[in-house]
Amino acid sequence: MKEQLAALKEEAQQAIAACTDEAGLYPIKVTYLGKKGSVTKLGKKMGSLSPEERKEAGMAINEVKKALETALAERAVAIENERYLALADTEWLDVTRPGTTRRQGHLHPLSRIQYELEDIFTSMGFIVLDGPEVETDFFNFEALNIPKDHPARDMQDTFWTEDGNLLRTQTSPVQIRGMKSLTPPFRVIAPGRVFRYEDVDASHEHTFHQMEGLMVGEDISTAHLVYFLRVALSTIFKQEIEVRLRPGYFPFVEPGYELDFRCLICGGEGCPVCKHTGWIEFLGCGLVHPNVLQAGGVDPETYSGFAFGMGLERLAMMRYGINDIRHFQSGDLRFVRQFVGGEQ
Ligand code: FA5
Repeated sequence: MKEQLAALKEEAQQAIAACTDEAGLYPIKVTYLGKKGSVTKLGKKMGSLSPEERKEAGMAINEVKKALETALAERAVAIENERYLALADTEWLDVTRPGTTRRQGHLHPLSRIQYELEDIFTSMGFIVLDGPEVETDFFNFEALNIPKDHPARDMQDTFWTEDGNLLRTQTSPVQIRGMKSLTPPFRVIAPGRVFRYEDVDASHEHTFHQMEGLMVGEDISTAHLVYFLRVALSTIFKQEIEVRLRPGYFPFVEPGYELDFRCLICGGEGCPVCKHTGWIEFLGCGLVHPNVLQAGGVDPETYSGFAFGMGLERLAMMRYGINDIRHFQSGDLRFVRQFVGGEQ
């Protein structure tokens, strides 16, 4: 029996060593160690042996069983390792290779300027209002002191819808909407897209962006207007900015002004950018006309206010040194990608 056991052990070990895939190990296990396996069968023959011999044979058989089970388990691990080593030859990863860079999205320069202005003005107590791009004649003109036959309508020709509404020509209608929904005193800004039937050139677009400002309260004067605009401009351009007012005509303010700031290119000496005047024309503004306060439901006897409307494209052009307004909406990614990353 001893010889038989040794022969079976030898035979099984050879079979295990020769096996090259995991699935092949199971039949070997069944052949030798299964219920009807040859080693198991040998154990069943022990009945004919003396108790002394049976004990000895039992121990020998258990040893062989254990040895074969260990050999099977070790072979399974070895086969798995061989498989991984073979895979490593064909499928491998160089973790030191540079990765694939993904281009990150970023803000359009106009959005940047808009958000910056929103931050500046909200830090000074203004709230941000929105208004519809398709407006009524009332909000865009009538309530702003521009009746139907007023010549000022010609300054802002626009696109009309068939039902008598229009694409707003300015953000000023939000002044009226703000006054109707808020109780004085209040400070609001209203950035947004506006439209004009305009000959497009390097500084004129048919679709552009403005930001309206409106402050209503008791004894609001031109001094307040100048203060807030000077602070906003100095923050945007990160340097002290000198401003000046010139008379300007807008039917919805009285007095009305054009606000200029000292040219940043030449420092006021005169250059092509400021058309040799030393000043950059920046925005229209003034003290809100009593008729407009009334149209917005605000009592002009008690309250006064200032308003301004700035062009965001023109401001962004100055800030980033952009020489043609048409770049903003050209869809040319080479333009937009120049504004990736932080401050410039
Ligand atoms: C207005 O639109 C007035 N609503 C501004 C205002 C508000 C005055 C409140 C008084 C009180 P104006 O038409 O000048 O004004 O336009 C204001 C700014 O928008 C201009 O200074 C300019 O920066 C910009 N702008 C005007 N037309 C164009 C255009 N076609 N393309 C690009 N920017 C323009």
